Amino acid sequence: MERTLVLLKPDAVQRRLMGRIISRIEEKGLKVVAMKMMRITRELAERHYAEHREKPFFGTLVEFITSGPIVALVVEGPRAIEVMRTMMGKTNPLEAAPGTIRGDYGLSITMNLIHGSDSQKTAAREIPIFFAPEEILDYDITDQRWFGG
Ligand code: 3AN
Repeated sequence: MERTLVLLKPDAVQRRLMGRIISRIEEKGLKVVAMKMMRITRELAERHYAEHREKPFFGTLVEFITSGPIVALVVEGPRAIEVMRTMMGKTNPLEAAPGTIRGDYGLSITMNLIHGSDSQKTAAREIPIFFAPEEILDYDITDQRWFGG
């Protein structure tokens, strides 16, 4: 069982796509174990995107992610990191396959709707940036075994 950090970026909130995206996560059989709507501060954004500090798009990225409310989630399931990345589609929505979140809803590489941790190491670093341990809930869902979870 793995946990991954998912962010519904400001464009997902502004475009009223929160519900649709969360529905896809639920319908896949993944379990939401933490969730909050919040505004990311510049300091938090710079910490979250630290690995991109030297990239030419860093300023745009921080500007965008702090531009409006986001929804942060911790999502749990078998190989949840990879499963979420597959559901998200390629970073550039212009290249993302139909049926993926970015493939179905996006056209902009900056406003690409969703973030998901890209490895176990990244998930372990990112989850505590957004959630205190007591905000992550351990619980059973009655139909979990029907999803192999
Ligand atoms: P992903 O979000 O698919 O893990 P990363 O980690 O390579 O992609 O990039 C983090 C974020 O930086 C992306 N979600 C996207 O918003 C932005 N980004 C990545 N590459 C570019 C680029 N070439 N131009 C502008 N923004 C970019």
